[in-house]
Amino acid sequence: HEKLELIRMALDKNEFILYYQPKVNMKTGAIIGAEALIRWQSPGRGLVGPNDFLPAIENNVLSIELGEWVISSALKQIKLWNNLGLDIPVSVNISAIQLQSKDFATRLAHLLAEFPEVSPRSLELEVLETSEIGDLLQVSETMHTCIELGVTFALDDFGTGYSSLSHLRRLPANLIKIDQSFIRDMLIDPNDLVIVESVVALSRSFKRDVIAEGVETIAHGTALLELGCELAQGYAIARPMMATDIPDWSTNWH
Ligand code: G
Ligand code: G
Ligand code: NA
Repeated sequence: HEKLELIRMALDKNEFILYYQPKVNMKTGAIIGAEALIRWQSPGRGLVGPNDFLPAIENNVLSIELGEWVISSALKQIKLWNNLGLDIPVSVNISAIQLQSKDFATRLAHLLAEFPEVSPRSLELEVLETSEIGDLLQVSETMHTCIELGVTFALDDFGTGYSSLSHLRRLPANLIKIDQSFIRDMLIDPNDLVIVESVVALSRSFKRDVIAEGVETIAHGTALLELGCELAQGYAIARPMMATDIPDWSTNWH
């Protein structure tokens, strides 16, 4: 309860901030987007990561409010970058709970309407499998409604969730994000390499794009390219950074 109150106050005082981590095509060198990652700039505790405050609000309406703040801030950021002549799609994380909340698509439509100059194509929603998706049919319908608004979806942390394969089959996400736990050891653990290979093949069969997360070394990048996985995100490319650092980074990184 105390923590809920703290987070409520932080939201009211505008203490949350989005960092952005670039996602690139390793083959072409293009920056294909940036993932928005929330942090709390706490006057007392410094920069606090999402794992230290999101779990506390997971089942509270506050998570819905904060989720809307994230989408709205991301749209504002896309607009700012557009004004600088940069077209950088932004992906935001949404929990399965958020996606299953009442009127999600309607509220998304309202947020998009507040930024008429921003193309909904520039917004991607990464669905986190942190909780079980109860009704796949209902979620799939919600996603289709959002897709009609112009946004796209990614399946986040793919392979670690409760039912990744049914999600791949039943949910209209056009991007699969291979979980970083499989990438981390793929060069030393043959089992992880087989999983990465299989997810790449699976994505191709289902005609979805695939991106590797947690790419920490050049060797990982090279191996992924050999497997046919061109899209990547990770410390080897860039750490999450402040929005103001993205324009310079995107023109100078390669
Ligand atoms: O940025 P960092 O490594 O600390 O993120 C840790 C976890 O928090 C990641 O799994 C990420 O998906 C999640 N996360 C980051 N930002 C958001 C957000 O805005 N909303 C939600 N629901 N999860 C987020
Ligand atoms: O679960 P999700 O995919 O949203 O996770 C994103 C989180 O992973 C962020 O907190 C980000 O800071 C972290 N992250 C991004 N790139 C790397 C990486 O190369 N290595 C590690 N260990 N963490 C990463
Ligand atoms: Na994510």
